Amino acid sequence: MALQLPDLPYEHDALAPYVSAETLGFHHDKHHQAYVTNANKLIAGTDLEAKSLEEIIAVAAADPAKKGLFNNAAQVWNHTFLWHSMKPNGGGAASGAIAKLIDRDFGSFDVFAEKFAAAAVAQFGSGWAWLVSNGDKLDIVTTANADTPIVRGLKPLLTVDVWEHAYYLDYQNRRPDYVKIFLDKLANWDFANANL
Ligand code: MN3
Repeated sequence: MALQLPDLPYEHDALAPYVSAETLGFHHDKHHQAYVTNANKLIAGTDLEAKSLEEIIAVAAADPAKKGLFNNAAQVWNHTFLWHSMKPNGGGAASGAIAKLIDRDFGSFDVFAEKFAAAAVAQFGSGWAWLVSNGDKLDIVTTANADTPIVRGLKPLLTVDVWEHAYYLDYQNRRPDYVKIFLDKLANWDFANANL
């Protein structure tokens, strides 16, 4: 059973003007699709074909000879998680259970937002910033390239993609502006609550 590209959970223009239809067209239809296609090529004819995406990622993470498979399979997972981390009319302060945990573990939502933005901006080169559950505590982590918290025993709650392909058409080199817009206008706290 080959891996499939999931549909976006909204239309390509649903996040405009903050993330344009053009960006989502390239990011989902081209980049995410390429990770799916490449991962499928690398598992074709092996026993990994019968495994779930999460199982494929775990196997590849444990085997340096499978670095190429890890990169593509993890990017399939990361991007599927990313689409749900954003929603139309999202952003602003968290609500529900996650809001209470953010207050408990970061002091306030504003402190959390400042630290999350700083981490996302400081990630050198390509990668991701994540809000995760680490045991019984929330934490902010960054991962480089395709790396993903699910191979570190962490439970992802929300993510922002800071690869240039995620923002360059709309923000060029202004990653801080893109990260601020993610927090102010896009972050899907319903999804983060559902992941708790
Ligand atoms: Mn991406």
